[in-house]
Amino acid sequence: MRIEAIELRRVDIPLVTPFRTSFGTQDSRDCVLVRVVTDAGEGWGECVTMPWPLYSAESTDAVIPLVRTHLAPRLLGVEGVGPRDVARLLAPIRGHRMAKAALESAVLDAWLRAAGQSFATFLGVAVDRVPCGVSVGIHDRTDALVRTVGGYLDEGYVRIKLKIEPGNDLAPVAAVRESFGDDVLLQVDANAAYEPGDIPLLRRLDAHDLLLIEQPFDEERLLANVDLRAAIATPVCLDESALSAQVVADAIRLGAVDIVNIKAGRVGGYLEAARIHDLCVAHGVPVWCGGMVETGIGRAANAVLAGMHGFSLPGDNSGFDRFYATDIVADPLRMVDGHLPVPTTPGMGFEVDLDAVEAVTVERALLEAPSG
Ligand code: SMG
Ligand code: MG
Repeated sequence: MRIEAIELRRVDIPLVTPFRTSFGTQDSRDCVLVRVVTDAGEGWGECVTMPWPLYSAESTDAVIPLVRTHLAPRLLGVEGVGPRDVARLLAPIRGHRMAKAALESAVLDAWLRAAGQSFATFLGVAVDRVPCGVSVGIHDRTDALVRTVGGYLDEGYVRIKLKIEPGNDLAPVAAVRESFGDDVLLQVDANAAYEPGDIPLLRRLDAHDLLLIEQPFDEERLLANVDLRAAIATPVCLDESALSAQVVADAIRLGAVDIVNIKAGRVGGYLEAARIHDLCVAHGVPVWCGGMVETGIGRAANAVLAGMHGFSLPGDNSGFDRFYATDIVADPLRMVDGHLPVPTTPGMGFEVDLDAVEAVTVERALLEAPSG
């Protein structure tokens, strides 16, 4: 394919309730959508940055200038570009995996649509639905948290993930475990809020029979996870640190990880995400599909990724209504019996609702291939 144009749209979509993590509170989804126009048709992708560089170094403000100046010129007008070429063409630019992932996703969407192929077929997904876990933000009051969790369990979510931070950890986890019993699949996510000196505290989480603790330490502190694993029984899962197949391979060799949260956006795209899946399967490391509060674009693609055979734990694959009142895709994914259907339409599994996109667009840039 030849990429003729890349349209970037910054959108701002209100969330149904504010979402608080150890690094901040979000009350709308402020991110950039990508539309690629090729000689074989169009495709859409979503960039999973947060508005502030607090989850990781990337942030929404930086996406449009970065793509305009450094990424788009490496793709626009190049002949014979397929989805597998995008990462190679963008590789000289270091980092910025979320921006790269959005571009690769849009190209993959265009390419699959042109081929009449679903993403599920492309990835070899054999299941028609995936289990839904839900990520629950930090609450000021434990009774309110217990009510929120109870609501999600009533809706049918099969796994609960509690966001934690120092001072909001042992007590809320204990309250949720006591309120809903030992059968509830329960895990926690620290978003890098702890220090190695907190290992004795984290060890006390063992009392609550958690599936895993996600990303206790700073992204770069792989060895602290080796020490934590030696101290606790709860499996240690990496999110922010698991930046690429190479980092995951190194973490496995170091003994720094029990379980990996795979997010296509964080690792540079769905193709790298699939490589991490394959690597982890080969090493017997369980994986699950993470979420970044995606709109219907990323949510559909994540439901496909989560259907790969090695995804043995429920992911942060929630129905669109977990975060949104309405979506920017037609027929957004809804949870049925605690599961999301795996989309099977050509492309990445969604149809963008252009009017809905238009209504939430706050900034737009059209980048075109040089003519001739
Ligand atoms: O999409 O369900 C979702 C959100 C899942 O908790 C979630 N994501 O660290 O795993 C994580 C966070 C990152 C985004 S927090 C604003
Ligand atoms: Mg996480």
